Amino acid sequence: MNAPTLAEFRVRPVCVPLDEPHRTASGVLAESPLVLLDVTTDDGVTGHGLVFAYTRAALAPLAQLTHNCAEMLAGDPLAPLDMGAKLAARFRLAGTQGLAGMAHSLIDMASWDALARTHGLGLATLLGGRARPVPAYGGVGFDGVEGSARAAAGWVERGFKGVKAKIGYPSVREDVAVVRAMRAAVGDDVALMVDYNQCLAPADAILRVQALDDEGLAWVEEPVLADDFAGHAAVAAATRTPVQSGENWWGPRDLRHAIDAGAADYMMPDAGKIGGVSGWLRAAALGEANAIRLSSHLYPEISARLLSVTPTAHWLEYVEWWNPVLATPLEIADGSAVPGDEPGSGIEWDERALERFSV
Ligand code: SMN
Ligand code: MG
Repeated sequence: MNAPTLAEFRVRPVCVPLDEPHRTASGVLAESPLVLLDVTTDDGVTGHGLVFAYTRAALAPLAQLTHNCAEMLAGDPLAPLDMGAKLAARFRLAGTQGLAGMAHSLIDMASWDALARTHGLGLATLLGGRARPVPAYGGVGFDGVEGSARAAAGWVERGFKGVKAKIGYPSVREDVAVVRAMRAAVGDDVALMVDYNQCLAPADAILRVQALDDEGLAWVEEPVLADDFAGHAAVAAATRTPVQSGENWWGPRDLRHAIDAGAADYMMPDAGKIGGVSGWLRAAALGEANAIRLSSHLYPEISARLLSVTPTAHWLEYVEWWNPVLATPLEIADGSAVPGDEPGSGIEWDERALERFSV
C-alpha cells in the first residue's frame, strides 16, 4: 500500500472559556485559545489535532503559521517523520521554537491521527503497543489555603490519586501552609505535587524547596525559568524533593540539554511543544535510556496513548478544559486515564459546539 498523500488542511481558531479561571504564579488563564487542525488525505481520511496557544494574542498568528506550514506539505505523502524533517529544514534559519514549534507539533499530531485512522488502528496500537490505563492527577490553581484544600479534596472525591497545586505565594510560609492544608484534606495516600511555574530565582528556589522537603511531596515543578537548566540543576542538587520540569522544552534536543545538565529528576514533555507524537517518541527514548520517568503536560487524550507506549511512563496530567469541543473526551476510571482503542488518537470534534467557540 502506498502512503496516502496530503490533500487538504483545515485550520480553525477557537476560544473555550474556562468554568473558573486557573491562577498560576505566572499569570491567570480565563480561557483556552486553541488552534484545531484537520488533515485530509487523498483517500478521504481525516485526522484531527489541537494545540493550545495560551494567549489570544498568539491565536491568529499560530493559526496562520499552521496554515502556511501545511501548504508547504500539500501533495506530500502522509509520513509524519518526513513531514517533520521537511518543516525543520525549511525553518532552520527562522528557528523551530515558539509558534513554529507549536505549528509543527500540531501538524504532526493531526497527521499521526490520520495515519492511525488510515490503518484502522488506535494510536498506541499503531505504535506497536497497547492503550492502557495511566494514573492521572488533577490540578489546583493559585487558590489560597482553604481554596486549594477544597479543590484537592474535590479531585480525590472523584477518585484521583494525585493532585498538583500552584504555589509561589508571597512567602514560603504560605507555600507550606497550602501544602499542609491540602495534605490534611486528602490524607497520606494521595500524591501531592507543587508547581512554581518558573517564578523563582535559583537561590530563592533552594530555600523554598528545602522548607518543603519534609512535606512528602511527589515533586516540585518548574521552580526556576524553564530554560535555566543550570538553575534547575542547582535546585535539584540542594534539595530532597524530586524536581520536575519539561512542559516548556522545545523538542527532544531541549530534553537532551536538560539531561546533560542534570536539570530534573522527572520530566514532563508537552505534546504541543515537544514535536507532537514524533517528538514525544524521541523524548520517550531519551527517558528510557536515562532512566527518567516521564509524565505528560495537558493534551490528555493523545498523551494517554503516548504514555501507554512510554517505557518510563509516570503520571498523566488531567485537564478537562477542552472537553467542550470534544465529542469523546478522555475517560477516567478509578483515578486513571483509560484511553480507548478506537482508530486514531482519541480526538473527535463536537462540531455543533465548535461553532459557539469559533473566533
Ligand atoms: C500550566 C498548564 C496550563 C497553563 C498554565 C500552566 C502548568 C501545568 O504549568 O503544569 O499544568
Ligand atoms: Mg506546570
